[in-house]
Amino acid sequence: MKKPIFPAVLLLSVLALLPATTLALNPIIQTMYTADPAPIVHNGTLYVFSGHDEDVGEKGNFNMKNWVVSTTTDMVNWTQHGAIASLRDLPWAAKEISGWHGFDNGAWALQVIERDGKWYLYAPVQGRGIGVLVADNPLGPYTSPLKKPLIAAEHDSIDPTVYIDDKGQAYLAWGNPNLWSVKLNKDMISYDTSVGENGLIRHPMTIKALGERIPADAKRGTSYEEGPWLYKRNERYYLFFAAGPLPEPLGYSTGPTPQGPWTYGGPVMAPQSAFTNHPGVVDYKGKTYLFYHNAALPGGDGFKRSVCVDELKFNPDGTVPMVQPTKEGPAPVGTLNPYKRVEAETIAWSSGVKIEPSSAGGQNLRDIHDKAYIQVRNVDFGATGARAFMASLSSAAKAKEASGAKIEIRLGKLDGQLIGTLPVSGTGGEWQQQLAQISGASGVHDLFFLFRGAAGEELFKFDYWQFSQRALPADKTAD
Ligand code: FUB
Repeated sequence: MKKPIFPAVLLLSVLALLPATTLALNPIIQTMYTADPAPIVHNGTLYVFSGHDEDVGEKGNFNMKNWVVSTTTDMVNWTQHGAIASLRDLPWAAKEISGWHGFDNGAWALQVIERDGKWYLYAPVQGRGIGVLVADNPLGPYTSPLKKPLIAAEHDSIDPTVYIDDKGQAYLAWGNPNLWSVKLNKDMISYDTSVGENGLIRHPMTIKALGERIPADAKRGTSYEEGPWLYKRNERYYLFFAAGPLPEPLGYSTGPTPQGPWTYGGPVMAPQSAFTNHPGVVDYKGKTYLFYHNAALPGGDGFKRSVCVDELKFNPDGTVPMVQPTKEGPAPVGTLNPYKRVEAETIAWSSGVKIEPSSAGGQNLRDIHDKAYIQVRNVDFGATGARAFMASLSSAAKAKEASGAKIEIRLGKLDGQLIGTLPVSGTGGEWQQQLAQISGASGVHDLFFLFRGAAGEELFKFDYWQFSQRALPADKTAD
């Protein structure tokens, strides 16, 4: 895309300024800026890989160093797994190229796919080509099987989308301003070079295939801009894409194969608050979802974007009606069981918290200050209800001494029914399970953890939590 000049926007602790009673659940991640969503379903879990716009960086430019992933099983609560790969995993990307940014920037739009138990992550490094990383697990670690880009820089090489058809043939498509594709070999890290230009197919950029650009642009003959996404439904292939001119609407074309020939179908989403957008379409639990990004989080702009999701419906003839973005996001497709360990970074909405890799493994919440909170949706306490609560916390205060901080546990809304309070004890920086009595929690509710303590202080870190239907023994009651 062409780079517009945007005014600098300050990002401080603006997430904490969100209205306390908000129920808006788009964008789906509030602890960081995310962009270029790439959803995939595996073993009943929906993974959304994405880029990550840094809070702080060069003004008027993308600042992207790594790729992150979040998962859900209910479409409303997202478990954040943090960064799963970074530019440093692509050794060839470390090469300085005149006119481009150093090797610590340029982690643009990726897509990840699973084949025969291995995970393949395709990602461009701005100006340096498209690379591939491989892992045994969706959360990594990812390593580079190649010492060079899979697709060299000179082929408009950004924004890869990958698709494996019913016969096991894999395809990779990408490009800005042109649309290209290759047939990947079974190893997923090389491609069939017997066709096209040494294996590369340059797709015809015609108005019939990719829509008319209005107003016309001498350099770009069609509405196609970037961000292709391959998807199949009822024997028809769909190519969703970010269209132009900027700010980008989303559009789509259809065709009989993953390499077309494409026929333009129309627009799918009007331009949003960021000057880019990027589609990711996936079927999950009987519905189809469109992931996209905007600039809706506080402090957001074209370089501080946020991934959102809404349901995408099809007309009976397979054409795609416009998707209206919502603040509420899709309806839940499951409930959350509070009687099993739940990671604190499993969140429907949050205000004023961040995540970090935990010394106990996985991620934990950090930056918890007075009045910060997290909301978890559709929590099923059952008919019997909860009697006790446990949270794994780490507080810098001296072990066993009161830290002065507490967690208020409430139902329905931030100032809703108080079902328990956990006064946080110091742990001397270690992780420790702390307990609270609970009363009045039965049935299905949204759950709020409201963090209270001295103003301006980082109160504690929060790793995971779990409710119990058994009451605490008398000597363990904390409140
Ligand atoms: O995120 C960086 C670039 O912006 C992506 O590669 C494009 O798709 C656009 O979203």
